[in-house]
Amino acid sequence: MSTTIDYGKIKQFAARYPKPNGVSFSYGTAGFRTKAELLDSVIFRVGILGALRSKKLDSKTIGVMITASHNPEEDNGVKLVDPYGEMLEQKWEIYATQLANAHNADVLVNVIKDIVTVNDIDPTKESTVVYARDTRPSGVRLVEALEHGLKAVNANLVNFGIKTTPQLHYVTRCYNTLGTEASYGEPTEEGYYKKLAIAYRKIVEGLPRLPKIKVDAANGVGAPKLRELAKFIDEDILDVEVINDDIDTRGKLNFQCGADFVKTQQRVPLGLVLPAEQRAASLDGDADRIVYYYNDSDGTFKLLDGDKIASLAAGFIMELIKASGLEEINVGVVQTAYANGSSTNYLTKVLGVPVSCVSTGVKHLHHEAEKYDVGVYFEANGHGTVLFSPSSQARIRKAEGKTPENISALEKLRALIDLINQTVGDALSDLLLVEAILTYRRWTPKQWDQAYTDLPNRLVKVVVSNRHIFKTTDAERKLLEPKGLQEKIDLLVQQYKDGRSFVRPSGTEDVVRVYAEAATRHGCDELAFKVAGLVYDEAGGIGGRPTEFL
Ligand code: NG1
Ligand code: ZN
Repeated sequence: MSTTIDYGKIKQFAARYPKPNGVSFSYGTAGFRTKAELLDSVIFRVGILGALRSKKLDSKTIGVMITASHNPEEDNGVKLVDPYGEMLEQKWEIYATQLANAHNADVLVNVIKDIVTVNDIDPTKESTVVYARDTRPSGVRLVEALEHGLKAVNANLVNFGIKTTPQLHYVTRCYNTLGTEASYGEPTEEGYYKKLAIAYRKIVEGLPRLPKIKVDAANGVGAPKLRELAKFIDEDILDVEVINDDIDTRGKLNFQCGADFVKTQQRVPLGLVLPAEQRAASLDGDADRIVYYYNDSDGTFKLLDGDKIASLAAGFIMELIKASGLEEINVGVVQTAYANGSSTNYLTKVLGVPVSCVSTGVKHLHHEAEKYDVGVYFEANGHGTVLFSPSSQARIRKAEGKTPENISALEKLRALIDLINQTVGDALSDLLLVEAILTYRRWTPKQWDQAYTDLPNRLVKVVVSNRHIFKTTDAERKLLEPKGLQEKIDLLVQQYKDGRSFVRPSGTEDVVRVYAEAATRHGCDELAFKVAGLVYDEAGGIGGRPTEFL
């Protein structure tokens, strides 16, 4: 089969995937994400872009994931994954947007020709794309659109089937490192489970097992995949029950369950009975986010979100590094403006770890975390992981340790490097990370929770006629435009003890998000809705004014 680009063939295929009229697509923080019925042409074109990216990167394998994460079932989306499992390089996001918006086949071909010329791509190079989808019904049709895009440019297709998003990132890195010194693992689903299971055992072996954990899988792909993972881990070290595992009934995916629901509603998901002080966790629809929680003895719901996981992980890793004798390895934590103020305070003042704040979006967190020897990054919503730099990995692998304490800590650090998915936040890997630390510390969820008390916080959505007029600075903590709005927000914030509030346009929904926190629940709710009302009044609010509280 020829590997070169045949523009006539692209035009023929493209005729079957006309761009819907009147819609404009944008490759944002989560790739393309919208109603599934609008996505056929977009995904067809993403296939073409994936192949071009592979050609550009000397025939490395590129990943494509079809998912809309925690969004409702009728939505879908698509993301490209670079060779080492990272998010697509930012410059190429613009090409994705240009391709998606080309209004006919001729324009599409011209955009492709431009990408080839500008990037000096050799059209005759081979290209390979590995792809997967979550359990959404529309995924079947959209995978076909992707395959047509790949065939239109004579790419090699590797269908990885139904997978979690982090499994697709994992396999992409495995393919591109196979047989090298940086080999990331076996490029199979089984290879993924084995790697995690072996590492988990190394940390918890010989320690008393924790009581059973119930995991809400959002009725998504995490359900069958967590069950599969559990098969590789003996019951004497992990007792897990998967609930919300119905991936066959229409309308159930993410419906009143899953990590996003639990985080935003601050209550247990549908279908979960949770006795006091027992821990449970929720995954999101593509299993790249996880949050923990429990009910206190008086019935109060307590969330252990991404900030709590970051604090738990950073504390544990810092302790191991100290015990290993490799104190020169530095640890840092990366958060976004959505991190609870109490968590930042705990990390900096109690753990004494440097904390950086970056803009929302995994790529920003990931890149910042790479600046540390060990970079822990988590979004409050439960998406996150830990990156060990190549040099810190080499030092940990090489060190022999002088004392039994050194040796034991080094063994645990080596296991952590394998346990933690270093390509992207991974709910299954993060679940095992938290379970391993809690087992090691013999902690109940309440003991874990005692590190610090979250400031009451509230997230409100405001629908406006054009969210693109909102421009932010200072890692999205301040508004530059609309002019004058930030000063008015500041005046409101000053009226509340420990008050903090910021406004930013969402990258995944057509809304503006307002976040607020303050010393009291009443103060925080009042602040959130006053700021939301201000945004609505001064920046083109449409539909109902946010007045739930006032
Ligand atoms: P947007 O819609 O840009 O706020 C949301 C999350 C992000 C990130 C992306 C990608 C919040 C407040 N925002 O982004 O943290 O996870 O989705 O899925 O949780
Ligand atoms: Zn997700």
